[in-house]
Amino acid sequence: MLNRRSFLQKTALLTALLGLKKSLFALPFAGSWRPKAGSSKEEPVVLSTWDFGLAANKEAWRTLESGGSSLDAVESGVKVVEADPSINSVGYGGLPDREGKVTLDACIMDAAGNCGGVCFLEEIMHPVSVARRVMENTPHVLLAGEGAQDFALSEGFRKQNLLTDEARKAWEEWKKERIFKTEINRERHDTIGMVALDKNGKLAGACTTSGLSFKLHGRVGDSPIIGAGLFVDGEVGAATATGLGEAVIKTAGSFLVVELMRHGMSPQDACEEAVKRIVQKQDFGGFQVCFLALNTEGEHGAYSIHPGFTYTLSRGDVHKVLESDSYTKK
Ligand code: SD4
Repeated sequence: MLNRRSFLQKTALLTALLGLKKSLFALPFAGSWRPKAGSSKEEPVVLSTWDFGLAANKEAWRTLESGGSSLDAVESGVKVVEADPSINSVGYGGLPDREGKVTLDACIMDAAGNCGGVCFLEEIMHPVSVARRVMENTPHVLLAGEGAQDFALSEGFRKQNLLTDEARKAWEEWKKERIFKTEINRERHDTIGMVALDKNGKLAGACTTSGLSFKLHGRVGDSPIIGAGLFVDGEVGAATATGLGEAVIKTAGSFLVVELMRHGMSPQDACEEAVKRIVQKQDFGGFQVCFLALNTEGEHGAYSIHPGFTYTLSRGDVHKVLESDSYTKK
């Protein structure tokens, strides 16, 4: 016979099991993210987009070796590409918009979730450093256009002409036909996005670009937008994107990659899932999107829609340019 005591025990057990089942079904993925135990010293990792990331990673590595944080490292790293006039998709030497203006987008984010960005910024060589000042010296996250430039000047940055002769000639050539088309991947060069993990286990990221060449004046892509071109969650991981910004913004791409890692995916699986979300909803034949991701364990992932996405990985003093797998394969 069921006495009152055993009835209560059985009811309590059943309630607990039902509750457990409900909470398991509430989880979006079977393996959910768990905070890391302890605070062991980490092996630093630097990960950046494209092969021009090699020089950038080496500079970031020097910063880490001289005691800098991951935030210092990503800023110093991407500045190398911003200042290189031979790279026509970032900073100085970037191809202009339809009006012949070089307009720059950049952002930066640390492990605590602090972040800053600038967009549609003209005549300032290092937008990533202005983005860092926005983060550290203002109560805001994103400054645009003239206001961003005024702020940069007030912080001691100087105005410089960023339109090189080569970029001006390319614009004059373009003006003859004025055809606007997004190209899958211009000369294999694009935005530089960089994420890094320092020896204290702290993540940071930065992203900087001159955006689409010959874009409409005023166009802003994904690169200065937190959650689109870059996202860092110090407890989980960091991600950055390169390629057609409009496609990345539509899926909050970098946030999506980090959130998928939070729910238990590896960095590689998270990048692949984020690319799948784009190809399921958008007509991806004519554009490229690529993601990079790094988690707090130092594991990385890389994936793109089309072949040809190179990225640079630095770990244990070795700097390697690799090519990601892609949705459409070779
Ligand atoms: C952007 N993702 O502004 C950046 C860079 C780019 O083709 O234009 N890539 O969309």
